[in-house]
Amino acid sequence: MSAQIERTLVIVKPDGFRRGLTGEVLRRIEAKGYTLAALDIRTPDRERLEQHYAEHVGKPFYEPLVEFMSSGPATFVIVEGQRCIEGFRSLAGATDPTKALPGTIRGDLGRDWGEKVQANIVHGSDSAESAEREIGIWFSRA
Ligand code: IDP
Ligand code: MG
Repeated sequence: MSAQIERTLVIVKPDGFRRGLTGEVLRRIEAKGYTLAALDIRTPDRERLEQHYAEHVGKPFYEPLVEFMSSGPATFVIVEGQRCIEGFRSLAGATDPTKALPGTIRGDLGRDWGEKVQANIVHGSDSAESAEREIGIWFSRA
């Protein structure tokens, strides 16, 4: 792996999975030129969600977030590519799908479904440190 190639953790969240948008999200990642390095479909368990979302403990949306994320299958993806951490965040768009710009995953495909939590289709790591930490949580053998 060249020094410039990064890895990021993408999750197609349960709302995206239920709506059949997994393929559309993967299509956009591949069309951008990033590589899919690992894929796993599973219902996230509470224990690992608590590790994954540790930074949000105590916020009003924390409990609804963990409940929503454990509500059904999600697709976990390790994505590789040059500057893919920042690049996937650009593809995903702003956290609030109503504010996310058209052209982004959340802007094109998302809406404010949840009352207490933004069901915004995708997760993407926000830094190299987060990416390695999150990949370690969900892909312990990757
Ligand atoms: P991000 O996914 O864009 O990085 P974070 O601030 O890390 O956003 O929040 C994690 C997730 O928690 C979001 O993707 C969204 O599902 C939910 N969330 C964040 N902020 C809010 C909020 O103010 N209200 C409801 N849900 C939120
Ligand atoms: Mg985040």
